[in-house]
Amino acid sequence: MPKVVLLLGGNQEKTREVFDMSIEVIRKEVGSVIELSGVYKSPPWGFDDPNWFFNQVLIVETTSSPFEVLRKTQQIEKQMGRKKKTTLHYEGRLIDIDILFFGDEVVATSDLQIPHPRLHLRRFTLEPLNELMPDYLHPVFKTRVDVLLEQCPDNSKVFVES
Ligand code: PH2
Ligand code: MG
Ligand code: MG
Repeated sequence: MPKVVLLLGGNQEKTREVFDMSIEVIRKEVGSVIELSGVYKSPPWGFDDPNWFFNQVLIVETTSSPFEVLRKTQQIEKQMGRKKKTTLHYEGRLIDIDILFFGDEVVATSDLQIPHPRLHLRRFTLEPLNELMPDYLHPVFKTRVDVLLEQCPDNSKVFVES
């Protein structure tokens, strides 16, 4: 069965609780969650905000297509109370669910890009990913996740919380 790799992110007071509720809904609607990284904490990447982010990576077995997973994860973000963006820039958020990989598939449309186009630039994504799948080969760069982490230009601090 295809495996989809998801990244949860959020930087509000309720985010940790909302991660747990989202994982329950992902189990029901997307598929079995077969691996879960720890929860990592890091400063906001790409914008200023006093609230640091929580991030967690999940590996989920699914019978849905990449676009169905996108639709379902966007629905879960809404259901969990994520507000629509008010500016064009990054902003703080309660819950963001991003698709990092979908098996070895490559999707390049305006609505959906897989692998996630910025995953190799972000230590907050690579650290939890490296915990679960260090030897996985990025299907476009053909580079292992542990090597992407070594080569990552982002020097922000990323701490494992739990
Ligand atoms: N998500 C962003 C922008 N910046 N920074 C951290 N630390 N964690 C995130 O999940 C994050 C971010 C856009 O989705
Ligand atoms: Mg995101
Ligand atoms: Mg997103």
